[in-house]
Amino acid sequence: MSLTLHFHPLASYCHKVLIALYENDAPFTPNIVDLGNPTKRAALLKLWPIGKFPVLEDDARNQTVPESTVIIEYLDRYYPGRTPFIPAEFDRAWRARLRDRFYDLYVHEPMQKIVGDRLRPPEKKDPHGVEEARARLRASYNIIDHEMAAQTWAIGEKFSLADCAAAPALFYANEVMPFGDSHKNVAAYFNRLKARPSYARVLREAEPYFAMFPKEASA
Ligand SMILES: N[C@@H](CCC(=O)N[C@@H](CS)C(=O)NCC(=O)O)C(=O)O
Repeated sequence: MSLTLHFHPLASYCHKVLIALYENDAPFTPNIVDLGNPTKRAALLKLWPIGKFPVLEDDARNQTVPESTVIIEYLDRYYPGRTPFIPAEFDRAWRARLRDRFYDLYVHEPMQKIVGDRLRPPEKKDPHGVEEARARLRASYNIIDHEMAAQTWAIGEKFSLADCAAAPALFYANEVMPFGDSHKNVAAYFNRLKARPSYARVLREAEPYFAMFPKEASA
């Protein structure tokens, strides 16, 4: 088996790549990286000095590929299957890439800001940054709610890279700022994502780790 994925089952950007691997039943060796383990952390840093996961290693092509979006593009090109992630037609391809950027930068990133703040010591909290992140999430929910009134997946009727990005971003965003009744189309889209077998499997495998997710401190 030539592919190894270095990841953690709780990590949202790792979910994004796992969805792509499971969509096409791509065979790979999973390597769970516990960043609290100095040896495991050092091994990840050796592969990708930025120290973030997921990272894909491909022995057959002698390549190390970091960054979830790039990993999915790589899988799409070299390990294609029944679900293409980047549409062949350019006008749909740029829309898939744009929506991927949208979910990473305007849903995933503010969600990470809110979660990250929960992990800070009391004297290092950033309430202003968290308020900005909440405002960004609210604006993104409004955009998604409008879009999803008329389509099944992020760029239309076919699943793509953008849906791989959307699923984990929305999962954790809903944990920190629930969609609520005002964003019913976002909730319906997220339910479709959860029913997708690839993502249902990711969530099932993450289940034993969810207790590690930082809860909001009670006032
Ligand atoms: N832009 C990166 C983001 C990856 C990322 O933020 N990974 C998180 C887990 S979801 C991580 O490695 N966190 C550990 C750390 O920052 O030390 C991607 O798309 O892969």
